[in-house]
Amino acid sequence: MSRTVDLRSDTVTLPGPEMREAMAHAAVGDDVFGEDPTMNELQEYCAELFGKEAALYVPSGTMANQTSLNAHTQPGDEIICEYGSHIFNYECGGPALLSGVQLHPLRGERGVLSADQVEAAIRPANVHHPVTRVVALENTHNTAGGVIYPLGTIREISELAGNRGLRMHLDGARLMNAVVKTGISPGEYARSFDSVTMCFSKGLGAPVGSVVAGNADFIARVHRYRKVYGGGMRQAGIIAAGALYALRHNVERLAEDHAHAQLLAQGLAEISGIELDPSLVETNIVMFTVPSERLTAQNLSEQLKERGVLMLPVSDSRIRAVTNLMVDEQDIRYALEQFETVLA
Ligand code: TLP
Repeated sequence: MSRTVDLRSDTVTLPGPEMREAMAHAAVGDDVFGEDPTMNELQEYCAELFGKEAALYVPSGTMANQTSLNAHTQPGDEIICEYGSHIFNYECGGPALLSGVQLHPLRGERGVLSADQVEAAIRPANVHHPVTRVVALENTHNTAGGVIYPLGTIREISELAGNRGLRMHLDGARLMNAVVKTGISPGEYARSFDSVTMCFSKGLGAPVGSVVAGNADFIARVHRYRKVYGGGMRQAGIIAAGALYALRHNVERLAEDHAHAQLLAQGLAEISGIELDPSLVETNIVMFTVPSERLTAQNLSEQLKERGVLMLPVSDSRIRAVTNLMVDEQDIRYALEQFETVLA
């Protein structure tokens, strides 16, 4: 029997029958008039979840980040971020294109910046320099391999930012993975930030959408930019219902994804030639190095794909696997068997 195990991303998750049922029966209205009850319910739920005055549903994680950065900045400003961050690498140069700002990437330790590093990067007041306006962090950190930002470090950076008049933005696309793993509440994380984003269409398994939370003035500006970017939503309650369902039913189960990632990591570490340290796998993302003297990451991924195992090559020698709600323990064991066969 052929099996497909899709570990390319947690974005590949499909809505199950109960989620579809919730979506089919969602109460809807015209959200541009503020009249979609399900959109309003989701936004109120998220504002409360993050302990913020307001929240806004947006079509994607990228739009959540870009509208937030736009609302925080003036053209010519600078945003401190991490070298491997999504806003620096995978958002099409959006900050330059949409907000007229530049990014100032710093190399973190497995994606995590220190307050000292951030402090050293803040521009002194000088006519030559851009104005440092925002510090943007990512939790969990995608390209570092699902790394959780330590709360103590977040607080140190946030305190520094407060003292220096900088805004704090969190790309929390996978924040719930950190929440479930650490037991630290979303509100506790969000307290250190002026803006927080989170995606419903990753590990939480909803088909579409992300949220931005912050104070009411900030969210009003984000709302305006969402409209500018063509993100006026009409009967979006249909998709917002999927997000609400995900928040109510799919948060705690992220622990299963973490257990599956650990199982995968431990199995891979035992395969000769593959390099990874399972103790560094904290959530649902497993990054590993392939034996590049024998084959490239692309080549190995293609051979695995022929056997129904899908993963994402992220460089010539590195592959990313992301566990998600479509994948169970047997799938992980199957994936490991295919590795052993291909690399035998
Ligand atoms: N990440 C995707 C790809 O774009 C790389 C993935 O498969 O991991 N922030 C973070 C930390 C993300 O990982 C992503 C998506 C986003 C933002 C953007 O979300 P979308 O794809 O909804 O715009």
